[in-house]
Amino acid sequence: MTQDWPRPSEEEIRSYREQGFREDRTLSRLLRERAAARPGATALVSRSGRLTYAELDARVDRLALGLAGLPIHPGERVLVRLPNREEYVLTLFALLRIGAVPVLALPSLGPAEVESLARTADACALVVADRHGRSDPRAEAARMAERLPGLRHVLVAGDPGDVPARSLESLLAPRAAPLDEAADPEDLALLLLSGGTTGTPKLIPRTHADYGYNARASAEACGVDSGTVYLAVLPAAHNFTMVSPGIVGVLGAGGTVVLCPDPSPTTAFGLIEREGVTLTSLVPALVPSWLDEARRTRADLSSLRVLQVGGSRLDDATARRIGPELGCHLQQVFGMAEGLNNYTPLDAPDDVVCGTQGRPLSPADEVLVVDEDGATVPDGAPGELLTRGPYTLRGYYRARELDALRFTPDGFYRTGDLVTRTPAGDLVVVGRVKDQVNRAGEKIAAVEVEEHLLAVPGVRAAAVVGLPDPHLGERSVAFLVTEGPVPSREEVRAAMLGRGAAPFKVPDEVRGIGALPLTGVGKVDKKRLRAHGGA
Ligand code: OOB
Repeated sequence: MTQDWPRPSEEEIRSYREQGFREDRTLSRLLRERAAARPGATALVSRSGRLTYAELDARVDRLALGLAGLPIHPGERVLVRLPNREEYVLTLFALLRIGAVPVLALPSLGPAEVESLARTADACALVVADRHGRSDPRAEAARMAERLPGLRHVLVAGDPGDVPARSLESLLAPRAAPLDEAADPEDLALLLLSGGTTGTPKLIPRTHADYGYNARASAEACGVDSGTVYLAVLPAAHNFTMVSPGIVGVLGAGGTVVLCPDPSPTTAFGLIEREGVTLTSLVPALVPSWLDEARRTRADLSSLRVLQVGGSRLDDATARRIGPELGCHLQQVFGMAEGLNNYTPLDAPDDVVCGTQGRPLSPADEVLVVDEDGATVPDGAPGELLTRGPYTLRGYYRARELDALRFTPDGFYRTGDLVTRTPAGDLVVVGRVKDQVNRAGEKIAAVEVEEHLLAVPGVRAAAVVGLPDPHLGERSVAFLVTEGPVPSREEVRAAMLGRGAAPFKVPDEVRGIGALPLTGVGKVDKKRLRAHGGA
């Protein structure tokens, strides 16, 4: 049988398990056990209302039965593209309960990217919301279903409208006896989207055992317990919001998850006060607006104990303002959907909390900082971070050729991040060797945008780089060699959206250039472009 994804050896898995670095139950059983232990405690708060653990677990059973009846079979992939609403959590756990594999897509993706994911995963169903900003995900999904023969079902959170689709609500079985677990902890639980450096998005396989451990160990590192009230501000399908410690970590500990429908500080502050939120997580680009609003607001934020910030580099000066101005602890999180999570310890001195991106979560996380030849560099010197461990992938889903580039022969994942390590073992992110723009925490593969740009009439050559930006951290800048006039940003935007790209991937700036600078071996010299752009 050809393997869809490589896993650690039996020997490694046994050793991780023996040392407690793997969860020995499925993610769905985790919820079931919490519901048995504290049925009346509040599990989930959203615009749809409040659900206790017993209610959430029972609704998950009812939806699971409906999904199984469609039928969706164990092992089949289902693309889930939902914003922060109750149906997201229900769908996630219901799919896990029947052993189907959710593919978590961010709602901000464009239709072309969603379709490409659905193809790679060979998805049998697509779950979308009835609205998302100005777009109609239902109509997009219905069009996709016509093109993808394997896509049998379009399911809608909310009103299915007049497309051939079913509402999730209509699938809820009237009553359901608790279903038996369909999966084994070492089975594939879900597929996450990689930030990526390639033209098509890559999928990250995560098992119940590794994802559950990621969530549980993160919950411990972040002091999460049954009194924790977590506000999910960032997209729920992002790994940060899922397991760092996120929704899964907090539900696994018996705490309460509050879904924030949008990331604006006014919405969030209202919920922090109303629900007594103790923990939340943000990308750095959102922090300034939260600090500004904190000065103006009359909302009581005193329940907030920890603000986690991660996804891209937080600058030292902003980091130092968080404690005094929001009245809570800052925790920096340097994580990746591929696995490795680093956290600054909650009790660490300011220099560590504000000036580093933390240390690996697990004693079993192996990290190496290496130079271009793969040799380990001394503490304090920059090098690429390589990692291997109990919850870090060993290869992407159905992407054997890529694995040869992104993993060392002994299974270390090449993160593409340039870091230094302090003698105490804390990591500082100093740059990147991967060809990617990190725009406000959203990862954009340069080559993907370049392919879109080359399709714009008159564009001969294109290169995309990230340049420092005070609001976004990095803004994406496209350098174009053209025949005739350089297209405006608006023209580029229209062309890219017409090709189904996500709006956040449209370059923030478009500049003409006579020729792209090349390196000695003839590759586009992005270092020089960055220097040129900054000038
Ligand atoms: C998180 O996950 P992804 O998969 O969207 O992106 C991972 C990449 C890292 O390789 C690194 O390049 C960058 O995002 N990154 C950071 C960072 N946290 C992530 N760069 C600098 N400082 C940080 N604190 O972004 C993610 C996943 C789980 C938890 C938190 C973030």
